[in-house]
Amino acid sequence: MHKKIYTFCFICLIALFSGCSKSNSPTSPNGGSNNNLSQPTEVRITAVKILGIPWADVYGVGWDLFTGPDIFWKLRAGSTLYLTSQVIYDISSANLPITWSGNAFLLSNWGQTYTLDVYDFDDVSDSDLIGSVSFSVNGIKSGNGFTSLYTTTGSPGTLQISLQLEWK
Ligand SMILES: [Ca+2]
Repeated sequence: MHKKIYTFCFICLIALFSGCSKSNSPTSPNGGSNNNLSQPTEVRITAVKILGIPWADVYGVGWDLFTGPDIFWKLRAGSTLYLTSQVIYDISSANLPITWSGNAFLLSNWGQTYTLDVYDFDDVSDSDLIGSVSFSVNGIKSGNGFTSLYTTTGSPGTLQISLQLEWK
């Protein structure tokens, strides 16, 4: 009599475990991949906007002698140069903000630190570096989510730049 009960329980346990393993296997892989598909996987800079610049260098001297600075920017990662903007000549505070758009730039490495250097163009000497901002896609994402407008201050702190971002 006892033997029959033990055997019955043993069969019940086997049925239980095989039932569990069957119901678990199909759901978990699908659930994970579906969640990832709804997140953007690409981001492009569609416009660069300069909101503020320092109007003098570290010595307190203006960038150009008789006119406002002639500003342009370069986008790089380390020593690799990706983009150089057009120069906008003789700007004053009344001209800000200044927006460059048209060249969508794919930020392909989300862990990479990108640097945007802002210069005063000089044709008789080397252009002067006005200031820089650095950013990474992961840094933007963790602080701002998938924002379409990322605004940051640079070095020096009077340099203020917005990036218009397109996530896909
Ligand atoms: Ca100049």
